[in-house]
Amino acid sequence: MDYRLYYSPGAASMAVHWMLIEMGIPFDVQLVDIDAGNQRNPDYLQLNPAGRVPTLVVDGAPRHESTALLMLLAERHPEAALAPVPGSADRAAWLELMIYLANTLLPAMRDWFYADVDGDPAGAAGVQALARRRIEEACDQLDAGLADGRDYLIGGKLSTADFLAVVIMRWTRNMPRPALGWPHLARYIRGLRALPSFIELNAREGLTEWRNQDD
Ligand SMILES: N[C@@H](CCC(=O)N[C@@H](CS)C(=O)NCC(=O)O)C(=O)O
Repeated sequence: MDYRLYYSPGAASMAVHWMLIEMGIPFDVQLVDIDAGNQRNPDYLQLNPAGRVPTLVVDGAPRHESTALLMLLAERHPEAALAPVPGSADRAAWLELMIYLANTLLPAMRDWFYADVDGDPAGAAGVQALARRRIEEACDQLDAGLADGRDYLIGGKLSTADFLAVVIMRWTRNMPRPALGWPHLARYIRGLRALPSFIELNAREGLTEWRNQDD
């Protein structure tokens, strides 16, 4: 199996990058500097016509959407056991959470960061206000789910949901209410950030913010 991840440090690609590192399988990476606008280079648009990261080239075919990529990798690498298998007790909760993160939280994050680019700048403040409400509601919901002291979101073990949730939580760090302000979420995040794969991920992406030693 052959993988090449097109990524930008700290972007949605980070969840996929984390999973690839955690699985310990061979893969290549290619930096797409979105601050420099390189996601709109013609060569990259051939791979990803929307001009977004991530793209994961899987056995020569470019594939998109971070959530779908996490689910695809879990399916292609059952030995890594990073998703409950079909028919198992935790499968429904996993599907529900993956879709919730993709369908509710990721679009709200997009709106928070890109309101003035994706839409009319004159309406950006209103879009951001609604996005912030949705993001904080999601933090409430995740925090409530973690109140029983669990270390992982689903099934008592690390799964794709944790990669995605923690990377999204990282994006709240400069928002008015960062995720670390929710008590159960904070304990959970610190546990996940202690994983060797997360530490390695930050090193490989050159990220020096939002690590356990930083707060
Ligand atoms: N739903 C997509 C969202 C991808 C996305 O919006 N990526 C951002 C970075 S986190 C991006 O490519 N931004 C550059 C741009 O839109 O120009 C996914 O989850 O993969």
